[in-house]
Amino acid sequence: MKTTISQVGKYTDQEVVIGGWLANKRSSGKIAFLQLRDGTGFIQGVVVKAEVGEEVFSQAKNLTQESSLYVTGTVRSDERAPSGFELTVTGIEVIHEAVDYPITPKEHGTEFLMDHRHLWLRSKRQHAVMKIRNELIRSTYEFFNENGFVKVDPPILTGSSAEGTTNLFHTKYFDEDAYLSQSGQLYMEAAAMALGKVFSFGPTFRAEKSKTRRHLIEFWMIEPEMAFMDHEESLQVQEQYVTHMIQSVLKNCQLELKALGRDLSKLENIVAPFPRITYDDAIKFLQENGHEIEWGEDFGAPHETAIAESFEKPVFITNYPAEIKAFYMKPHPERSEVVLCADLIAPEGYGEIIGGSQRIDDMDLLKQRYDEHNLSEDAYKWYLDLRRYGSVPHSGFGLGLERTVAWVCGLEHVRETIPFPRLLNRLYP
Ligand code: NSS
Repeated sequence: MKTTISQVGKYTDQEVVIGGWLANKRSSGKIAFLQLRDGTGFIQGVVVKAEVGEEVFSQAKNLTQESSLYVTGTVRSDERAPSGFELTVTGIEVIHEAVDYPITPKEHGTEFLMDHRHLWLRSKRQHAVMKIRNELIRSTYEFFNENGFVKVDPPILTGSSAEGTTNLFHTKYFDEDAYLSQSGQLYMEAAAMALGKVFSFGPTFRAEKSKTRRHLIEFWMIEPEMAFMDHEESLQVQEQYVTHMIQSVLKNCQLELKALGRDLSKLENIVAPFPRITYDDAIKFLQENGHEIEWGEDFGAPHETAIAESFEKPVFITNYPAEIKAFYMKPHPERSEVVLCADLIAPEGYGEIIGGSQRIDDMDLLKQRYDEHNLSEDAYKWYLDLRRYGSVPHSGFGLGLERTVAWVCGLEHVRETIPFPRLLNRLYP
């Protein structure tokens, strides 16, 4: 019976055929252990010379790393195996022999691994990260579909910018100037006025000139936008959504979390509601704890980490000064110098994973912001129309997928969170 590693549990004590690759191998004179992988998982194949005979045994002993194979064997349940199963090998057919695979079981430097990202993805650790990334995406669709949201795809090529002009990725659009999308938000606001509750999931681009472990040039964002929802209601959606994602990973990715050595107790805690702290209180807290920061300044990574360390769950920092936030955020009704917004900071120093706000719904105020931010009315004319024809209170947010993957997997750097990272100075492979 032809099957996959993830399905072997259905065939205990039966003979199966698995198409896979040799990840690693150990052998003595009498027995060989083959670490096999097939994309769905990893399993150990045991080849016993006394059982398979000289020919198959010597074939097994001479297999090279990453050769592709059809392996025939009997499925054995084995409590010591991470997946609970082992394969007693009876036959091997080599499909293609790999020679001198560059990534060996020894340690390699980061640059070397990044140059070989197309092969590095095959490793157990990267496999686990990609499976968890996939579960975050799957549970995202599940959450928004179950909660009445419609998936809408905003454009990638745009003539406007949502998040300021400093890190815009410029390109030509025939004779016009265009930019790769920094955020689909403005278009999602239009979609919310047509469909009520919407979400997008797509690539976004920021020409970030700084080299940090949290910034990618190309990253993927989930952007929900909701008509008739105020800031507080949006925070509730955010904490429910993050809870759903984390609990889904805990439920469906046990093997992967184990392969990464993730501390599960830290993730089990992640259940709504999440704590909230105002920007004002966060500044006071930082000042009391020896940080040199004044009201009106934005937080850097060390500030975010210091604040997050006081909490076991993600924490919302609310009501930032309007000055340091985007033009579209609605001012606080009692204090116009701050806006109805929040950043969600992940625990354990993984930084900001969500930025969100209630949007300005008043046309005159929005026009005033265009002037203050030097935005051309031409490029944003259509966005004013949303306030001209049936304007409603509405809110939304953007969750950065790669930062979330880094947090859930416990990764030092976002470069491992996406199949082919685009970083400052890296476009290869
Ligand atoms: O700039 S954000 O804070 N907010 C927006 O873009 C809003 N227009 C979203 C919205 O309301 N619809 O970015 C949102 C998130 C942020 O919290 C990070 O998690 C992530 O996007 N982000 C990044 N991830 C990786 N690399 C880079 N450079 C990056 N920039 C933002």
